[in-house]
Amino acid sequence: MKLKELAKYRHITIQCHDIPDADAICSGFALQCYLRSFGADAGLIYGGTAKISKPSLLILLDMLNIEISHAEELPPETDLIITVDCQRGAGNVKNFDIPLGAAVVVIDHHRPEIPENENTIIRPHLASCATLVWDLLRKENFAMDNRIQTALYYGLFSDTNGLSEARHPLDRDLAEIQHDAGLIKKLKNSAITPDELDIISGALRKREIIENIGLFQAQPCDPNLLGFTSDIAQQSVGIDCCVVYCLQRHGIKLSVRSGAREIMASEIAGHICRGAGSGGGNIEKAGGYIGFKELAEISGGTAPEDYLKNRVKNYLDSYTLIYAGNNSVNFGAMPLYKKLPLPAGYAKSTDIFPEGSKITVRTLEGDIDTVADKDTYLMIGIQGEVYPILREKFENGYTVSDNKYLRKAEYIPTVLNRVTGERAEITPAAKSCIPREGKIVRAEMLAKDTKVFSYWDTERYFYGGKGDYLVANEGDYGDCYIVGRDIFAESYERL
Ligand SMILES: [Mn+2]
Repeated sequence: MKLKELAKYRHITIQCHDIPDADAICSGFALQCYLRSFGADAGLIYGGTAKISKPSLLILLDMLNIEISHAEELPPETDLIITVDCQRGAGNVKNFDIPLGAAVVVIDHHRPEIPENENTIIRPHLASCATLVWDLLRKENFAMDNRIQTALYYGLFSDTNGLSEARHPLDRDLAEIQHDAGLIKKLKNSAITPDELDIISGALRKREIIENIGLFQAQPCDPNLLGFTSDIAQQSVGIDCCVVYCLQRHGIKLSVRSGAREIMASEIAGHICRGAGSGGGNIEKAGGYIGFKELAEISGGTAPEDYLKNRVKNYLDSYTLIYAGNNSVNFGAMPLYKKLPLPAGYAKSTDIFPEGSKITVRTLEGDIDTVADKDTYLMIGIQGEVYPILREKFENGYTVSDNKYLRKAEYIPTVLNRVTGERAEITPAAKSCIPREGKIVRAEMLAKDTKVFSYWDTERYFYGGKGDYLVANEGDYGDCYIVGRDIFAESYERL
């Protein structure tokens, strides 16, 4: 569904979930501005038992002039209702009686709780509903003024603990738009009520230390408090990583911090939530959510507290560490494979930005920092994954073709010039290339989750799950890495 199709309705009601948070309000507000630009009468409402009282939200409404009302029923002339940051039919949103013939649209970023159809836009991999609305508005070429941009920025900001738990590249793109920084600062410093200070101190006291990981339970609270709490807890000596969580109405919300190279916050958050929700962020800060319904399905009634404890223990037991060039893996005993000559893409970093520019390559898997340099090329793998490669290595391994690199992807990797702030897509500069015959590797399927610390990056690691492959180049076992199972099956052949 395209947003433009909604422009035909005249009496639109945009509904936030009950006890609306900044993301719901701000997403709804941006959508309201868009729909009003077509002359529609578009109201913003929420239901439920409580009115908005959080200090930062009251300031937000006042400063951005957002009109939102607490409603008992829908305006009778409503011909379209849109729920934002929630799904009509789910438990956290009042199920208003709908006027006969009115259409229902859902725009949300939580896990689907209702059957999806052509009138639902649900994108659970995005960290905020504001990201989704922003992307939709952008695709309609809607001119967003500073007020709308500030609102969307703040929606993302508050759903990601001050941006630190943004996961998708689109989240990171939104994090860089123009906004009223003064207002955001004010809102940031109006976040906690005295009662909430008690929640933080209570969570810090209610802890369990599992080896080097601290697990802290907070009373049900605003997700931001979890972030504040984990920022404090993380600084404690002996705790390399901390997980702070609280039980919400439909699930468990968690915030993760890590200060150890061996634990990426994004990865442990993903591990804890896998199968019952989703988690992610960056290497130091991450967040996640586990739905109670999904949890019940996979855990057979384990209490959430015990489930989290088990997941943390499981995480600690679950992986092997391999340091490139310094490990006891017997690569020589692994079967030999040949890499198939499937076309991939590459771009010279200096074709994107001038030599010497500090650049960040933004991909689905995360951001990679490097410098535009005649010896640095960017590879685009067969599944769209992007990584830097030394020119010499590239030239030894690939035959360049003159064809332009053409590929449709869920997210086209972008390159950011960190100094000028300029941004460029990688594909216009990309050409197609074919691996040379004869690249021979040793590989073995992983029986256990594994982290490989490569030559490339002294801070991050490759992470592979059971079923993925540990691969080393024949002739240089020090150059070892992980290849995902799907890519491996597609691009390697057993000798
Ligand atoms: Mn949200």
